Amino acid sequence: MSQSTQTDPAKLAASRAAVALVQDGMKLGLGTGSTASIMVEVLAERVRNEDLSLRMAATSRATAELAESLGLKIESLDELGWLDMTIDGADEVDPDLHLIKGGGGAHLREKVVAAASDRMVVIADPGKVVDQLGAFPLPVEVLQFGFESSRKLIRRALHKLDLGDHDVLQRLRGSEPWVTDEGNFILDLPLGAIAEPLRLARALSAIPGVVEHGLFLGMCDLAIIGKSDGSVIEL
Ligand code: ABF
Repeated sequence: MSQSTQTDPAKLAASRAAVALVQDGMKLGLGTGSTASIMVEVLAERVRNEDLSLRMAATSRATAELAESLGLKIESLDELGWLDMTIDGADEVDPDLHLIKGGGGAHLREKVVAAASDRMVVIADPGKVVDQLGAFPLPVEVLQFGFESSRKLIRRALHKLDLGDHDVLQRLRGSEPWVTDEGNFILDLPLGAIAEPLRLARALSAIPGVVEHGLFLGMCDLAIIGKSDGSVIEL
């Protein structure tokens, strides 16, 4: 990989450490976001250099396009059935390896792919490591159908959980609503702190118009945190 000068050294270190876990013949899930994109570039270089035989599914159209532009063959998750390992980014990682994901707008497919994997490996820079989830606004993917009622139901659920009255902000791309690969909208919940992520996850999942939220609880098996000096720590 021709690391250009602007490649974040921490994200590159984490990407390299994760790609080192890849074994010939594996079925892999490829994550989304800037860290995952660096990982895809590192992986493509290793595949070329070692003539690895891998089968890969992507967590977003963006990742699929990047991977294919680098000569990697992307297949559908259904063609692969089950994966050995998914490598993906995150917005927050807490001490229990619970995550907030979705800043890249891909958390629905990311969660489906991670759930269909024997192992989920998260790669991140140190800024993603938190003591408690919630400083990053929690993304929630909702159907376009009934969007406003879903927003109202989410606010009501937050109030019921004593999480207070929060804006529930529709994510925009420029001046237009953000539309995900699945054709849904995204709401971002600036909660500040999430003391009971499991209760919140269950409450959000129970709302009919909610397709998926960005709380990944008990899904991450290993978090590789890259550092700017090129070293990594594993959580
Ligand atoms: C994706 O990568 C998203 O779920 C997550 O929000 C994002 C993190 O992005 P980056 O690596 O660019 O910080 O997996």
